[in-house]
Amino acid sequence: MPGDKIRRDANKSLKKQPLSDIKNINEKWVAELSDFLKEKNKVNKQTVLFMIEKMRSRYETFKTLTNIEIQKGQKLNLIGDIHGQFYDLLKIFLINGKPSATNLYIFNGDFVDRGSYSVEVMICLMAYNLLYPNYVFLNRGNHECEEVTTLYG
Ligand SMILES: [Mn+2]
Repeated sequence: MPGDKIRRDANKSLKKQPLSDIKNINEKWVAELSDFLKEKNKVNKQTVLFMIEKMRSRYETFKTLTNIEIQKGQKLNLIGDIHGQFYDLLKIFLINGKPSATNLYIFNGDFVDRGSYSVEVMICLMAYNLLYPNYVFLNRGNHECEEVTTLYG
């Protein structure tokens, strides 16, 4: 019955927990963020701006080319073209394991466009990059610019 469905939906929304305030980006918060995004919640503007500012100050110091040395016992996952498929990203983490000191990831560009969840992908990747700057690497793809996003976003 439609009434039951509405009631169920209302109960479901009551159960939604707000995302904890971002103070520092730790493993617990990133896991919480990932679940929050998975449930199709919107992250507030202050949180996203906080992350963008942190990313900007880090990336401004980067050279064009980064060398990565893989140590014994570390696994490297090289992932390309997520293209706004947030649920595929979660599946990749499920199959290959979440990023960690022994489970490194290079995301080789094209995080956005084509799929429906470009913002969610970007927020999640930024969070992991800020959490593990030495284990999660983001290379900019040709879609990470205003002109291409305007066309394909
Ligand atoms: Mn592509």
